[in-house]
Amino acid sequence: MVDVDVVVVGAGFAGLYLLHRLRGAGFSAKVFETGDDVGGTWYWNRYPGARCDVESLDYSYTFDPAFDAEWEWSEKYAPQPEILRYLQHVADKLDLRRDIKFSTRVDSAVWDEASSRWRLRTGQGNEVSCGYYVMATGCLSMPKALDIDGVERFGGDVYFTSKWPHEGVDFTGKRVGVIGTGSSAIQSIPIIAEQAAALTVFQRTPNFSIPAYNGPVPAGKKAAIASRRAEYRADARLSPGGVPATISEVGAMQVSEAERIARYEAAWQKGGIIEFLGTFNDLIANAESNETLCEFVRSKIRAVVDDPATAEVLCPSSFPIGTKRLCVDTNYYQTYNRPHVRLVDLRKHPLATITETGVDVVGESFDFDAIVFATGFDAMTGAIVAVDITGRNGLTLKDKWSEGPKTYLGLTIAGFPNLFTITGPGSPSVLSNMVVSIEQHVNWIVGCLEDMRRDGLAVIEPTETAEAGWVQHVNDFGDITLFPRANSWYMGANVPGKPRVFLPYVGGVGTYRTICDEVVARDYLGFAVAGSSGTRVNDGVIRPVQADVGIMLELIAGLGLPALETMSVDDARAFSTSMATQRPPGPDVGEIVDGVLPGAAGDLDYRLYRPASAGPHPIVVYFHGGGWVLGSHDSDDPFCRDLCVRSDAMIISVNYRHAPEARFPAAPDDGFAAVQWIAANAASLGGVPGKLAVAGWSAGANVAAVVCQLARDAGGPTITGQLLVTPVTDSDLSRRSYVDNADGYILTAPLMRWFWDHYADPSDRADPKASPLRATSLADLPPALIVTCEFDPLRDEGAAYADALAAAGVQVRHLPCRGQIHTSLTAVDAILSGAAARAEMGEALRQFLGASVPV
Ligand code: N01
Repeated sequence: MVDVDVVVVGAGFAGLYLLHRLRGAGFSAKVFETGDDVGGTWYWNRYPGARCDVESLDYSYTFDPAFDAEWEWSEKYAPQPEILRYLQHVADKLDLRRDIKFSTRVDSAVWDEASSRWRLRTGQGNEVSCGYYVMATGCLSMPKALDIDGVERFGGDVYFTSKWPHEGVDFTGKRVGVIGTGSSAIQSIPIIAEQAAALTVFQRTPNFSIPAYNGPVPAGKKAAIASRRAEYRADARLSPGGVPATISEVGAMQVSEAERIARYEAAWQKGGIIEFLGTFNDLIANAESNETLCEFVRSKIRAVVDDPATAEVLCPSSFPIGTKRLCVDTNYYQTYNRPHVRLVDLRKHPLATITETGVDVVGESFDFDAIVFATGFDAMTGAIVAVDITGRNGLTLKDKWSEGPKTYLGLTIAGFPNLFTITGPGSPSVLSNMVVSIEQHVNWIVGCLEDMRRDGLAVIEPTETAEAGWVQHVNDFGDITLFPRANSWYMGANVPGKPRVFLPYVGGVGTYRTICDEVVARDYLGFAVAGSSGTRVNDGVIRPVQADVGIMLELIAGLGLPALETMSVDDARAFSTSMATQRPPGPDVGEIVDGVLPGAAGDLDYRLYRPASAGPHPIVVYFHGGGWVLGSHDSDDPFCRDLCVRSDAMIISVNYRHAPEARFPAAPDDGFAAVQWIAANAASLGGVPGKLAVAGWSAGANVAAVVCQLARDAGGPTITGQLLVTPVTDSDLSRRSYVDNADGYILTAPLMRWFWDHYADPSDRADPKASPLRATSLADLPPALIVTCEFDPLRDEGAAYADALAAAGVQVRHLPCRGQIHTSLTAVDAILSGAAARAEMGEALRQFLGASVPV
């Protein structure tokens, strides 16, 4: 029986580097590989035209500069045989083969609780014992099981791009059918067409492809890497895609159409997937922006393909560009201009069966000498669950992942101690330069094993909490992109019966690396460890905030801004006004009118947002946020526009006097005066008399809540609903949410204290006009939607107000927003994860204003 510290499955880019690192760190290791040589993906995928779609200078090992110096890539995108030779060279140079068992499949792996070791069995019946077990099996290595009838009947030759004969195939003079139009097909079709007498391509879904412009290695790039290699590789490691690339800082709709097309054209002429999709910063998140790029590529297809009908069939329309792997080709579309090449649209003529002599589609039969299946892979999970892996308590990985893969960091799995996956689901993997991601994973794993050894530990396993938190984070990131809209292998949608789950981590290589490093720095947060030195559980979630909120917080932290509460009031106001100029403007509304209305002690500015629909409209009187100190009638402009569009109501954002110049109770007195005036003048403002709700955010929500109480006590005006977004409802700053979120989420406990100190004397703070939660009665108040955010000091007082309203018999709904912070819900078009809550706010306003109330 083989008995080693670490078993690695797979001898591709990942397995080879891991073996090298393990040896260097003094661990005994054995690699098992099904093929009879190294290479992994590059061993199996030998179809004509196979190349990588990341430039070879980037798609190479970076751990040893010597490989850069001694290996010359012949082309920008080196062909498969050359990449395979490169890996063979690395294996030879590092003398790796002696620890690799080729032609050997690992069939099963069982965690042995008693010995805290994995017991593996190979297809040859060998038994293996190891302390740690690493699946380095690749993301696109398990071909999708063929879901087309009749292949066994076919009398001609059958080929799969993913298992191409080593001796190659000569199609000269043959009638060939190719099924599939993914990357593999798009690369091989032009070359097969050069040989075949007749080529028929069966396309179910057209794909977007951009020109490779393959050729000699770009001299400039080579020189750039040579002259600043360390910086170049460091840039790659911290970049979104694992390749240094320029990503625009503007959205596609922020420039004129002419400029947009000009930028697309320049990117098209330059090539490169990452840069092409980075022509604007919102192409993968904004459907309208994305469609402009789709249409640009369609125009290119139409320009190249002579037959307009064929061109239309080749134009993708069923998914946003980039949400399926963008293909890179050499003469793919041009191939359809050749007289012996024909495209069959399987959407119009579904594939019926493979016959003895060829392929039947509905309405037509085709005879072939050979059929090529380029039908894809059971991606990311297929190769891992192909091994029968059983963890703690008899749980199999197949069962655990039956509703989609669950991992912590894409590296480890709860219930499966000492098991690691390289570029597993939940890691950037296929959305990145794989070599950079592989090196990062290998380094993390080896670092972890070294730390374990140093600390006298032998078992490591993620906690359920950490894993669930990571799965949530991966999904949250996916959900703010357009990826879920495609039936892609990223979503598991290409394999019948596979759960529809977004598999990779779309947060980017640099962000992901930072997270993995942070897990280690925080003493392996999210892991339970055990060994001779004892047992320890460091439970927790590494990224509990929403993905886009996290990005915003990182950006702000990177700016090193001073805390507001350390500034003078004037400086704080100037600062928040200048910050507001940088935000997205929010949606268009029908009309915006600025005006003045009488307040409790003088005129107040207001801004009226009128919907584009025909009026008159119900009215929402809105009070801005800013801690009673900052802000104005136009400071929440994007949010007011958004509320206007979503509710189809007129939003009137009213200013109120600010502290410290006008302290408590100036703000609610102005708020109440404004509501009285607007109610009395509803018709002349273009509103519907009697249909009036109030809304507010933060201190503005405090004003709105107080105004509802004042209106109730004064016997009018009638307010039909109150939308309170992260409201201040109480001056008690000792609640749990104040403690948990005291710092780090923009609205901090010290800042809130600063606001209160400017606003109200301590003796006034318990007054219900300052702390509406303390009103003697909350009965008979308007229906309410109270929105709270998980990482907000004000969370618990908002929840308390919702509870108190409900106890008083008021119709109230509490909407707690997971992973959001005090300022994120109002960040329209910047925090996309807040859109669902904003939709609920709009819907609540519609409901509040739906009922007709007599004036
Ligand atoms: O596989 P795919 P691939 N009847 O899944 C069709 C990487 N890669 O091997 O879309 C009819 O993309 C299927 O149609 P549909 C790269 O990441 C990289 O080409 O399901 N058709 C689709 O057209 C890539 O994304 C490189 O409607 C059927 C095709 O088969 C990934 O590997 C090169 C069918 C499968 O396309 C996979 O690419 C090659 C059926 N029953 C691969 N079943 C480079 O680096 C499937 N199809 C350049």
